[in-house]
Amino acid sequence: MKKAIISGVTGQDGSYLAELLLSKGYEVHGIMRRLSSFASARIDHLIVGNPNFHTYHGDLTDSPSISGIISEVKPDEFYNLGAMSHVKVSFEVPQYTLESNAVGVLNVLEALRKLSPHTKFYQASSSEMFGVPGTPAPYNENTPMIPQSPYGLSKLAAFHLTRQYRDGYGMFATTGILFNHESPRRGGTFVTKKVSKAVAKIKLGLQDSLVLGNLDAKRDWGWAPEFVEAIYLIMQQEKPDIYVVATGETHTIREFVEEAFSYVGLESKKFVRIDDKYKRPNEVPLLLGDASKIEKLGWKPKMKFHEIVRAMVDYDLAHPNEN
Ligand code: NAP
Ligand code: G4F
Repeated sequence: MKKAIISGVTGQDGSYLAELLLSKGYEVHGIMRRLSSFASARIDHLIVGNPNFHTYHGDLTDSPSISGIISEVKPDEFYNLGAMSHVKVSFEVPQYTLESNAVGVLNVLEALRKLSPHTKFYQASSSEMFGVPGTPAPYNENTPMIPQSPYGLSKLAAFHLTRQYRDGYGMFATTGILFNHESPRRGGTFVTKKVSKAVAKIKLGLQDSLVLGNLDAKRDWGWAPEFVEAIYLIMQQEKPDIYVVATGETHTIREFVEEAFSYVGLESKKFVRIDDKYKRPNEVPLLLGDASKIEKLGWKPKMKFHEIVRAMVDYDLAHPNEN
C-alpha cells in the first residue's frame, strides 16, 4: 500500500486529493493546523471510520512538526498543498505569507532530503507567479514570471526551491503551475464562491446585495476535482518536471457574476455594488493558460465555464447556510 502525506488537507484541493488517493488504495496522512474553531468540514467524512486516513497537527512554519511527521510516515509521496492562499490577504500579512509558502517549502524539502530522500515531492505552484501586464497570453511553462503580490512572490520562491532540490540533490521534486480552479468547496472569500453564495442567498431572500472589487480582471477558471487528477498525474511521471494546468479559456469577473445571476433569473446590476476595499494594490489583469504539455500526458479539462458557475450556484441554493 502506497503512503502519501498531504499538507493543506483541510483545504479545497487537499480534500479532493485525499478522496482521490484513498480511492486508489493509498494510506493518506493529512497535516492540519490547530485553529480556535473547527476547520475540518471538508474532510470530516473521511476522518470517521476510515482506517487508511490519518491526521496530524502540524504547520509548515514549524519545522519540528513537519520533520516529525515525515520521519514517522516515510511516505512514498508528499503533496505540498498547504499555503496562505489568498492573494489580497498576502498584502496584509506579507511576512507570514513568505514564511508559510516559501520557508515552509524549504522546511519540507530539507526534512525529505535528510529523513526520506526516496519520497516524491509535489509543490502547488500558481499562475499568480505570472502577471506582468502586457505579457502575450496564453502562458506556458516558459513564460517569464514577475509576480505582482507577496503571494505570487512566495510561490515563485517555492518554485525555485523545488527546482534547486531537483537539480542539486537529484530529488523527485515536481510541480504543477495551476490556474484558478473552483468547486462548491472553494473558500468563501475567493470571488467565485463569494458570488455563488451571494446569488443563492439573494435568490432565497436571505441577502440583499453583493459587494465586490475589480470586475475587469480575467481568470482561466477550471474545475478543482479535475485539477487534482492533474496533480496526481504529474506525481506519477517517471521524471520530475514543470506542468501548466489550465483550461485555455478566460472570462472576466463580470462575466462570472452575470452568468450566476442570470442562471437564477435575476439581473446582476440590481444587486452588485463596488467597494475599493476589495481591490488590490497590484492586480494581475489577465490569466490564460496553455496546458498543451500536460494534455500530451492524457489530461484534459472537461467542465466548461458555465457548468462550473451553475454547479456552484446549485450547491449554494441547496446549502445556503453552510460556511
Ligand atoms: P485553500 O482551500 O486555501 O487551502 C489551503 C490549505 O493550506 C488549508 O488546508 C490550510 O489550512 C493550509 N495551510 C495554510 N497555512 C498553512 C501552514 N502554515 N501550515 C500548514 N497548512 C497550512 O487552498 P486550495 O485552493 O485548496 O489550494 C491548494 C494549494 O494550491 C495552495 O498551495 C494554493 O496556494 C495552491 N493553488 C491554488 C489554486 C486555486 O485556484 N485553488 C491555484 C494555484 C495554486 P487551514 O484550513 O487551517 O486554513
Ligand atoms: O478569487 P480570487 O481571490 O483569486 P486569485 O486572486 O486569482 O487567486 C486564486 O487563484 C490563484 C491562481 O491564479 C491561486 F494561486 C490563489 O491561491 C487563489 O486560489 O480573485 C480573482 C479575481 C481577482 O482579480 C480579484 O481582484 O477576482 C477579483 N475580485 C473582484 N472582487 C475579487 C473580489 N476577489 C475577491 N477575493 N473578492 C472580491 O470581492
